[in-house]
Amino acid sequence: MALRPYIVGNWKMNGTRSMLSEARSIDRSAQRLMKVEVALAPPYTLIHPVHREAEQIGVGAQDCHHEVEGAHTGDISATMLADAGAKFVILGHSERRQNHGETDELVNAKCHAAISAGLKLIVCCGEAEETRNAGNAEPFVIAQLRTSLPETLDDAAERLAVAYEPIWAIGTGRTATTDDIAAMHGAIRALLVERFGEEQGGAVRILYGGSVKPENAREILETADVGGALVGGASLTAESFLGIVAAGA
Ligand code: G2H
Repeated sequence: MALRPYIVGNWKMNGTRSMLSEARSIDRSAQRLMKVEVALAPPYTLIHPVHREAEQIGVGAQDCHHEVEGAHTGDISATMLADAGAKFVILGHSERRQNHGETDELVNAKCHAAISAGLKLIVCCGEAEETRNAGNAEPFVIAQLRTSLPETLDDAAERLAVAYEPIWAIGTGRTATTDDIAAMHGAIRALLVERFGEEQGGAVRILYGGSVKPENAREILETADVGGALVGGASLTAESFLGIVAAGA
């Protein structure tokens, strides 16, 4: 089972309604680039507006709460996201882990909430620079995923994607070497097969994230076991994001 490359724009805390025209352009062009599955994760406030514009692309969120409802001022549940038109949610992004103290256990609880709401998941992992320099990148990332990922998932290939984003490459203009990406994605693949079986775990898409741009996208997307990209800064304009999508087509 080989799924299409999955290119996901993570707008982070960027975007007001004036950016809907970018989403519209991305959606219209995605209709001509059907070899690639294209998605956008705008801020919460734009999920429903982008959903209403989108004919081709998937729309998702950048986080959700781990409970269905309750006294959690300012939080958003997975059920609410689905109600707004989201089809997937990014969980465990390093900016959530660093800025909001999210643990692997919490990310795991969020996975369960998202699955219950019928959302697909993009579960993020990635090491800090010191961890890589100490030679511990692989065991660190695999330990992160062992706890963060759901324990079972019958339709893992369709329902789950994993995004490997080395923290030192995020928004810095630096990217991991293709050898390092291939090695890490190979280790992640082994864990996915161990957990979800050869057929499902073997087909889960492993995205690379961290300063992906039109200039480096082709090389990254052609690397072994890279099933797509999670794109931050370069997803904010249709022109640069579509340059990355075209590289995957
Ligand atoms: C990594 C990535 C998107 P950027 O966070 O998730 O952002 O492409 O800006 O490094």
